Amino acid sequence: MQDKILVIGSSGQIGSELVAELRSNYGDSNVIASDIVASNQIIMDSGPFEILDVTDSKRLYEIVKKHEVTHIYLLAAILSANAEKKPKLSWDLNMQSLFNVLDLAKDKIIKKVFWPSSIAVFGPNTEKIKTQQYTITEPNTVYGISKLAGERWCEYYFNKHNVDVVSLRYPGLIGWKSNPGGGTTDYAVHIFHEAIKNKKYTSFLTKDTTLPMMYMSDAINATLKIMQTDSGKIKIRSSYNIAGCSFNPEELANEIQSYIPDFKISYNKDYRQKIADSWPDSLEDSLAKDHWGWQAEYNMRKLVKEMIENLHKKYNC
Ligand code: NAD
Ligand code: AKB
Repeated sequence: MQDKILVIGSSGQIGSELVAELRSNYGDSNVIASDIVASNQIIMDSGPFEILDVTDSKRLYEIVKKHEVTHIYLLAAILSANAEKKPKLSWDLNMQSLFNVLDLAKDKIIKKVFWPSSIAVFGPNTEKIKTQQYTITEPNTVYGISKLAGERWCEYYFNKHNVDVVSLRYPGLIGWKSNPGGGTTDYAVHIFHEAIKNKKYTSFLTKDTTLPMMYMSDAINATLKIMQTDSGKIKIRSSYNIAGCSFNPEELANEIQSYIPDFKISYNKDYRQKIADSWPDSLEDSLAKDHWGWQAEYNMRKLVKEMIENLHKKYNC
């Protein structure tokens, strides 16, 4: 029987790119997009779409039954910066959504689940450089606490209920097709739009704030690859470290200046600085490489080139 995929959170930064890639791999009609708000026109026009509040388990069940869904990619969440403003709402959404989906797999209504974790599971007591897979995880943000709890629940559902759930600790993701929503790494996307439109950008992180980052196509490839890997090869059922590249705002601005020489960056840190300061500089990801053949393709230089070229075309410069 043909696998049927439901993407929850299809209007977001990752969802809008993941749906397009899944539809080109599995066929438009086999990938159902869903979100609490409408998705972009390409997604709405290219295949099925359902309005869904994922905290509503009854509506989720109805959609799963209606489309005979076998696989769910759960992307709905409130990200780090917004979560600090609405802690209770964020905790409720980030956890309830996961339980609703894991329970469908526990009850054998669906076969497989993808759920993303984040570098936010680490905290100020974790080593900063080449942060290990197994290390101190003492997050001090609402978002990080929800991601760490989610990881523990994924592993629990696998061990206790044989639920086939896989997860990645995404770094900050950078893409040109969609805008980020309420994260701390968002500066590294906004900077490109402002550089091209206005030739200046004020960073809300200091110039030396190094964070793990990844080009969106690497993240999409990793997601598809771990979902397609034979279940027996997946040895970690909490979440895998995956690394792309690491840089700070000053290094990124310097690289952008090699394409836009009169681009100027200034700095005015805000509450997001504290969140960024609690996260690693770089990640160690050898277990993902060994277990299921993960390999990033984009370093900072290659990522900047792609971003600038594509955004130039998008803005018709
Ligand atoms: P996003 O904020 O861009 O998208 C989230 C989507 O979820 C939005 O379209 C929103 O409308 C939807 N949503 C919110 N509440 C909902 C509800 N009740 N029911 C259904 N949909 C709802 O986020 P993103 O950047 O696409 O991230 C997707 C996932 O990846 C999240 O779990 C996030 O924590 C994780 N992640 C993202 C990054 C990154 O850099 N973007 C890094 C690490 C982890
Ligand atoms: C955020 O900044 O909240 C996200 C993440 C790293 O999880 N981009």
